[in-house]
Amino acid sequence: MNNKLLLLTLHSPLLTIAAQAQQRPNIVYIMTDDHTAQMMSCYGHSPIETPNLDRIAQEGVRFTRSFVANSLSGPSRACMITGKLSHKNGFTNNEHGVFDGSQQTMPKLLQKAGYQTAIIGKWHLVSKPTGFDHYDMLSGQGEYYNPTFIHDDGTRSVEKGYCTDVITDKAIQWMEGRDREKPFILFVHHKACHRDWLPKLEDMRLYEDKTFDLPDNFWDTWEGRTAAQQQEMSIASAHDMDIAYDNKIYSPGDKTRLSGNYLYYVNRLDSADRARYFEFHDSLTQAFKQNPPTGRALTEFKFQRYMRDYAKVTKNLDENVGRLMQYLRDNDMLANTLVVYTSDQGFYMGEHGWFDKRFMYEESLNTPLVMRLPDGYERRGTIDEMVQNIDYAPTFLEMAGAPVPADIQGQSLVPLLKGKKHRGPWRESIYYHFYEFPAEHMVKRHYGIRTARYKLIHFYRDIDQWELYDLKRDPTEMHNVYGDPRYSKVQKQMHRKLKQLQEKYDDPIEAEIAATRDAGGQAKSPAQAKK
Ligand code: SGN
Ligand code: CA
Repeated sequence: MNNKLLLLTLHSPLLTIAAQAQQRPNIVYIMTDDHTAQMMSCYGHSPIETPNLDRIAQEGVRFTRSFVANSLSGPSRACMITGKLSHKNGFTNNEHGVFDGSQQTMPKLLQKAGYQTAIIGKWHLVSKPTGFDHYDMLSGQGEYYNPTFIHDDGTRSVEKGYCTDVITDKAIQWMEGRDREKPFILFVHHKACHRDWLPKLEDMRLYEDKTFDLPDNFWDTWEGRTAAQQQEMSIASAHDMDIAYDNKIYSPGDKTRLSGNYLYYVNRLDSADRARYFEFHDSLTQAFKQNPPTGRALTEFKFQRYMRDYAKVTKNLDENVGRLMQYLRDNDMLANTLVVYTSDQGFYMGEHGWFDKRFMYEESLNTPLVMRLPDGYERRGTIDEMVQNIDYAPTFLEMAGAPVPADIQGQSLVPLLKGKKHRGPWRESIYYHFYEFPAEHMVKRHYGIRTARYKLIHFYRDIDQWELYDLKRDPTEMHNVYGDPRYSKVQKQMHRKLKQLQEKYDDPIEAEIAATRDAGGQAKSPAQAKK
């Protein structure tokens, strides 16, 4: 563009808007629930193929060190839309959290910068979404079959179909009807692959012949890790992983086993589909009853059922992501759209004997992150720098040409996406803090720091235990080396770095813990601690 034309463009509001609409990329942000990198083939070692998710990575970038700040749905979502850690955005846990929707959020800032903003699917922040021109959300955790949606006009309706299909349909429909003069950000938030992993009926028989390998540390007995010993997310435990609710093995007609949530979710099917559902699951139950496994064999049986159901739900998710990508391709939108695929956290697929998340251990601290980049962002392949979900807000704002407010704690990933390789300094550690205790799965409160090689964790509240891992020597975190004289130097350094991070991010937790101790460092009685 010559200078005269540039001047003309800058002075003509109409031209400016049209030019900006083309220049500023659209953002399609796809986030699943509990989808973990171990079940995504581009991360290697996945027992199932996810070709559509992999294609995003092949055509774009794949982050190998992508972490959450608090491994739980609501808190993770709050970090993502504010760019701030839980103690700053105020949403620390699912059980008691209500998101303060009056605070600054990335969708609001993008809206102010001229973006259309829409969210479809799981919201899970309890208060009404703010900063969106359009929302169509699941109620709470949402339902797999014929899910209820809460629309932005305040009405609700049951939408016929399988949740992941319906959310994808709605996302495409919204893009079809959007204002084409403006750039947009669309948040597509799936329920898949959340518990209790109810598959689309057409996919019920998938993976039934497949035997999944047990992770090497499946029979972990959690020595040296007190918090791990006291969790309630073990596949072996009849209480934690319920064979009726989670594994769908029940006595047909037995109302006590087939009750509560499970019945509520399955009963959403219409009667013909329900009959199809039970035809298949009755046969599994009958086979189980003919030769019921016990002891370790029962645990392995539960593991296989868990893996199969999770795989079925994930396969359908992958296909739906493919469908959404095809829409962008068919409509020539890819050159000007950033596509992000991630999850609200990782998940255990039998590692340490577990399902669920919450812990700062690798499987649930990690979250998949792949992106297909718009024109002008040359980076391709893997990115090994440490990134966190508080980084998305500043990234999207910078890409949209909007200012990044100083109180945002994440850092923009744009330097990693521009150019063939990133040169120069990057963050050397990330901070984590989990609060939801006592609660379902009973994972104790903890915070910690992870560097490229080490991880230091402090479990607190009803316990005071430190854990230190050498991720190079012990990538599956089986050996807590805290207090091991061979690591005393590392331990000291990690404590120092943790303190620095807590100061940088202004997390008041150390002072709060200190207030619960007396001068001698002993825990005060609850009554004393309150004073
Ligand atoms: C539900 C699940 C839990 C899960 C939480 C949080 N139980 O309560 O297993 O940890 O959600 O998940 S269930 O019986 O309702 O399936 S989160 O991803 O939303 O944080
Ligand atoms: Ca989740």
